[in-house]
Amino acid sequence: MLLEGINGKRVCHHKEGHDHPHPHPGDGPLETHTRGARQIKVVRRVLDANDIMAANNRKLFAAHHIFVLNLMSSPGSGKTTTLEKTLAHLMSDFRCAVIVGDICTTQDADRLATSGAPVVQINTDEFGGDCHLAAHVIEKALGGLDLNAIDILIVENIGNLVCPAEFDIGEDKRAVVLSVTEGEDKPLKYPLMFRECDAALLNKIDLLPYLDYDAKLAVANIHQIHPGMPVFETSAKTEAGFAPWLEWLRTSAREKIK
Ligand SMILES: Nc1nc2c(ncn2[C@@H]2O[C@H](COP(=O)(O)OP(=O)(O)O)[C@@H](O)[C@H]2O)c(=O)[nH]1
Ligand SMILES: [Mg+2]
Repeated sequence: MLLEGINGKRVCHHKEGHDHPHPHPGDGPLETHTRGARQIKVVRRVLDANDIMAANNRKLFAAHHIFVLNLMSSPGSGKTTTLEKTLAHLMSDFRCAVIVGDICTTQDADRLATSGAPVVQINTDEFGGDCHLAAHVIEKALGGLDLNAIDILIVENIGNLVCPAEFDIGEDKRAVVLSVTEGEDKPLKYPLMFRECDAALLNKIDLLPYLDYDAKLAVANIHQIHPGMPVFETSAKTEAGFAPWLEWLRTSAREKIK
């Protein structure tokens, strides 16, 4: 199922990285970066409205005993590949479904549908390409799923290391994928994402022999931002390191749906 052009909120008030509301393409009257009190008020209302919708979603998920994972990362770090492999393991034990957000195309939905799980693709291009999935967008997408037939719902958020971390969608857990080709410094540069998540995957470790990459430093940087957060060193290509990741996911899901 494809939901196109859901008119989500196109104004993010970045807690970090910017000290002002950050309009996005197509915002019309809010196109300029102004610090006006009125604009900040509008943005506050947007985030408050999102929190209300997220709480509604959370109630709905609880009523149906659905565990929800919000999977986030920069574009290309391996969310879809990780999900393809993860679903292949989970489908025998859990009834899984996926909501996948992209600005354009249904390519990820097509890839994920081969798992046999129901998949809803959200495209946000018509309205300037929202950079995150907001709670009301998830609520709309749920209309395409049978909530009585789902144990685990995984949301692949839009590729972006900033905005998605600011929008609660009613999920139980959040995980971030950081690939080894992105640099060890990204947790320090984009701290909100790493602070807000419950687990991190350090993906593409199969490439380590070819890179000057210090995986220990990357993990230390993640822990500097979020002490004690589980970090799974994985390769979605070879499935190296997948067992502890799958165990974390299974345990988290069972806590919710028992
Ligand atoms: N070598 C390697 N490539 C990977 C791995 N995970 C993903 N990729 C590749 O990275 C690219 C982006 O992956 P994709 O899953 O689409 O990333 P997404 O944009 O985060 O969903 C694709 O070409 C994948 O085949 C991995 O663990 N190792
Ligand atoms: Mg993807």
